[in-house]
Amino acid sequence: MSKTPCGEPEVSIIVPTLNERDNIRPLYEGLRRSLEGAGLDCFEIVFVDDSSTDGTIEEVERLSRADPRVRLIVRRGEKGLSRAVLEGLRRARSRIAVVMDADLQHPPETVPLLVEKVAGGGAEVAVASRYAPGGGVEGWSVFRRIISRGAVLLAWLLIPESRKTSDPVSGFFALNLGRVKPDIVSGRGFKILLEIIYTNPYARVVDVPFTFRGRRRGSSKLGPSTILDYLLQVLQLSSMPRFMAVGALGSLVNLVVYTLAFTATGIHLLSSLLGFEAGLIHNALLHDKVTFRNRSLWRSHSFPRRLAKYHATSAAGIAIGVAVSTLLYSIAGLHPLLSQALGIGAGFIVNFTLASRYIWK
Ligand SMILES: Nc1nc2c(ncn2[C@@H]2O[C@H](COP(=O)(O)OP(=O)(O)O)[C@@H](O)[C@H]2O)c(=O)[nH]1
Ligand SMILES: [Mg+2]
Repeated sequence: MSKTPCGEPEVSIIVPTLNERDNIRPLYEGLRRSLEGAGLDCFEIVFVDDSSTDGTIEEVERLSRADPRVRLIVRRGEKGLSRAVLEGLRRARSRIAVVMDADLQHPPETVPLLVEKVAGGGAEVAVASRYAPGGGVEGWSVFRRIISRGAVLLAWLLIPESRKTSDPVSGFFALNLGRVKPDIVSGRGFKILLEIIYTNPYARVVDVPFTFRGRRRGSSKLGPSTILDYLLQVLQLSSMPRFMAVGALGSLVNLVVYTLAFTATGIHLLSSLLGFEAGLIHNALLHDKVTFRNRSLWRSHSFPRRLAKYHATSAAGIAIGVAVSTLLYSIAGLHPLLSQALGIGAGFIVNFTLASRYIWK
């Protein structure tokens, strides 16, 4: 049964494919049933294929001749799941997009639920989650479950934005493209949802539980190297290593300025303060550029305003740091540079505790 083409589709389903010939038709049938059943007749299914060699392309072309709601994008000479999905999202004709696998591990029946969440305006991202109450996985070994859970925990630990969903590594999700700008910043990885949540830190995210099914046809493209790739992706997205590096460099700036000032004036309290102030300005500049590069709202404030905020949030740490440094030098009689270094350590602990309690929450 062929359908009349719609004007603008109400939803674009983006399906990355690599050698999935036998899954194409069952997926299409499933999606059609599910979407039409929900009153979503005007959809498009955009297959983004990376030059499959098993007849997937021909199969999609056949479908697309019979139903103009089916589109095919073939990427030549390029491979990579995240970039394929990104390409599909860029070419989507609807504002509402759903990304899902071709292999029916992502059940088509869940698609209308995802669409409803983002089309209703209550959220910009709806994640089909294996780990939300009511969700699950079918037929996984204990080993696979542990790996998957570990991946989620690692993301939660290192990328605070990912804590908005119970399944940040899901490959099944819906987006409101009017509000969310999909982007890849790590340049790697299979987990594009993680990158989307990271690059849109102000997006509202909701979960929809689903059961991840076993694969019945074709084979998985993801092997052991995926794990390493994932680790590198998370490390590249995480602000923690960058936060630490900037902090270490800031401490060095602090010590250098302190030494110069102390040599020139011989006044410890003044030199200590100058050291901390220089470290703060250094950190503010670098955190803006390096650590919080995805926080566009923060960066839309003027620099003086951001600097004032940095002062406000670091005031306690600086006060303690200068006090510790001064006490160690003038009362305990420690070496001036060592006093300042220990002061920096004390200030860091105070700031870190406050920050993890109030800012990163
Ligand atoms: N376009 C494109 N699709 C891919 C690529 N790698 C995997 N896929 C598709 O992405 C989806 C998920 O891959 P799959 O092998 O099922 O991963 P698994 O579910 O983690 O085992 C499937 O629809 C694959 O056909 C790729 O490099 N390019
Ligand atoms: Mg799969």
